[in-house]
Amino acid sequence: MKKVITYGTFDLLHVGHINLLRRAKALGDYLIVVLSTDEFNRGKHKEAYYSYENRKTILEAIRYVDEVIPETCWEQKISDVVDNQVDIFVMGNDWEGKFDFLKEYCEVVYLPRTEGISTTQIKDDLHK
Ligand code: C2G
Repeated sequence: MKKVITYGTFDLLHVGHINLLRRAKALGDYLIVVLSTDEFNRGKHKEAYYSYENRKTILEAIRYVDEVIPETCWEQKISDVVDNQVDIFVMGNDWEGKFDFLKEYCEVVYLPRTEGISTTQIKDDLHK
């Protein structure tokens, strides 16, 4: 069984997230999403609209997602990959190159982002 892993906040879920998750799952048989906790987001200077529990519930309802676990720090990626026997690490290419240190543990794939949509864009548009 080929296991895939990806990371993110996935707030205000939109088609950019779904495109990423669909393509990530297509690379293997089992997709683990490591979801940023509210505490970790504060460290990313991100304030998610939905709580971790709500974002987790939403992600678990997506057909491409097999498992959701918490992201509490930047340093957990190697142990996540090793402990879960992950074969492929996937992120949008806004992170291009940032996680190449994982290449000694698994395949690293950066996928093109979906243009024209982001959680920040949605928030800005709603404030107009
Ligand atoms: N994404 C995308 N296209 C968009 C928006 C997002 O492909 N239009 C991708 C991002 O590249 C990322 C994933 O969807 O791979 C989740 O995006 P965010 O929730 O914004 O994740 P981020 O805040 O980048 O957190 O440790 C890594 C961090 O947790 C990543």
